[in-house]
Amino acid sequence: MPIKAFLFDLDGVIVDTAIYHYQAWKRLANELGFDISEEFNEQLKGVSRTDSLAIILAHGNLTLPDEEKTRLATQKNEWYLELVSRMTSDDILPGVPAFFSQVRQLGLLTALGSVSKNAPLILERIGMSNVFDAIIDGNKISKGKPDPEVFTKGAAELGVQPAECVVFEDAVAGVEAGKRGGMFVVGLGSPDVLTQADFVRPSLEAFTVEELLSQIEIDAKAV
Ligand code: B16
Ligand code: MG
Repeated sequence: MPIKAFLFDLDGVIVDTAIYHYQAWKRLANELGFDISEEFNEQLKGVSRTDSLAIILAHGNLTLPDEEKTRLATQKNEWYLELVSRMTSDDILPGVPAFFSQVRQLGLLTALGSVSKNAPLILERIGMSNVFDAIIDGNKISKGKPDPEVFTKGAAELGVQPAECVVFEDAVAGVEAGKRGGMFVVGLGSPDVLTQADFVRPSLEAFTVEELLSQIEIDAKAV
């Protein structure tokens, strides 16, 4: 099936908010009396706020009542919002504008597939609110990554089949979501971390859309 649509994760693909999520979670863990490392943070990428908090509390061997968990998640989000409120279009990751102009020239459809409830705010801050043909964010889904819902909803909103989509992801949970959704997945980061991805490059700067489409065709013929 020819590729018709590209579905982009937000945090770590379009902008580097992953670092702000990490800083806010680390601050919260420190206040609770323990620390989280950058390596530990890999498992939080692409995972919803509530699920991330559960992973962090388990790491610190803490069991807390629901009201306290809600308070902590709200506190983390306030710190995160302080950090992202200063973002501008300068925070768009290198290679994104050039990649999108190639995508547009080839007439491919685009969707955002982010589990972040703050995605609309971030898109607005970086001036990309009107770039995507469809936006699926944390306010529109009931299951976070690695469940494929965020991407299958994106494909449905664009009116295309999963096999006609390519997902761009920086997170282990996001790569798994794209694969479970039946899509070709481009991992942006390290091949040692994103082991389930079909094609891995350090960033969108490292390849052209045409190179990617030819690789997908080669892979399809090899099956
Ligand atoms: P929020 P993505 C994800 O966004 C982040 O990678 C993850 O670290 C975060 O916990 C999640 O959004 C929820 O974000 O607290 O803003 O609703 O990678 O799917 O764009
Ligand atoms: Mg991400």
